[in-house]
Amino acid sequence: MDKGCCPKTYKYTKDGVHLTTEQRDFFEENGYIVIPNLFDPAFLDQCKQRFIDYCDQKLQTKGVTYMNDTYLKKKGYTGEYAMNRIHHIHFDSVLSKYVTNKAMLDVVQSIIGTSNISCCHSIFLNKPPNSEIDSSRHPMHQDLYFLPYRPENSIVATWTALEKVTVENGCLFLVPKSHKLKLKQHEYPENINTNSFYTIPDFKNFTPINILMEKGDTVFFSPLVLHGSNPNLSQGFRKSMACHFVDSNCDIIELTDEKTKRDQEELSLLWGYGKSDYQLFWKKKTWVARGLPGNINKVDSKL
Ligand SMILES: O=C(O)CCC(=O)C(=O)O
Repeated sequence: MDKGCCPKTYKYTKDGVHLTTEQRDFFEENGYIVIPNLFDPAFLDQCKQRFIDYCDQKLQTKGVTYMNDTYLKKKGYTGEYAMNRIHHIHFDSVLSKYVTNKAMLDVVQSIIGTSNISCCHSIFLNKPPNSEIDSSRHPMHQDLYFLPYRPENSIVATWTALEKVTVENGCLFLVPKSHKLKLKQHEYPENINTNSFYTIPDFKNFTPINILMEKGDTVFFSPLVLHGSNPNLSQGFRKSMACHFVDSNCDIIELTDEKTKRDQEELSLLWGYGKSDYQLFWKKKTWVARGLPGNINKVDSKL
């Protein structure tokens, strides 16, 4: 007897409204997908200029926080030549348009499966030239290690190239299919000069691929995907913007690593979010990107 065809079951994406079946199948299988040409180049240039204005201290916004490349800073470099990243760009009136971009949120919605979407972390990433390898590279890690949200498939990361990214200027690398792994143990790498960059002890057992991208291309990936980035060995900059999106009604969990909790509580003070336990810190900096607020937004995130 013909039992008919079984419907496909999907675990890592929730609907195919904004992803083709091929794109959805690719994400299910590999844990990431690159969508080309998602952003208007003129908007990305405006964002680059905004970033430079922050680096040159022409702009200041409450909640937007800085992290220098320690090596370049010590060498006397300034401005965009010394800045590694600025965090929480969703509080800036121009850069927040990255986080609310319709085309990007449509894909996020197809992956996490809700139109109630919050941005829990957003970054402008800069790899200046002249850095040393151990402060310019980002070792292999899983973002879920830092994020107190569950279940893991209610989270997705985005990373958008602001210029052509190559192996030479420090593209992302990632391990396809690693979204099927569990969260791994992380530790401070011995030879990395950037505070807060963790890695996994057995990274040598995994073979990453380089994600080469054109300006405006965006990669979406699961928070369990093993990834990092190569050092910038070119004479130019490598700039990108990234965000973590979560279902506004997902759970906030107790992190198990005491050091990570302490680090996040220290950052809350350092970055002007006040004395908070790490869960409150996340609530304070989380921002509704689409739809209605949920249980993770119970504290008003507007500083
Ligand atoms: O853009 C990069 O250099 C890597 C970013 C990254 O992996 C992260 O912030 O988790």
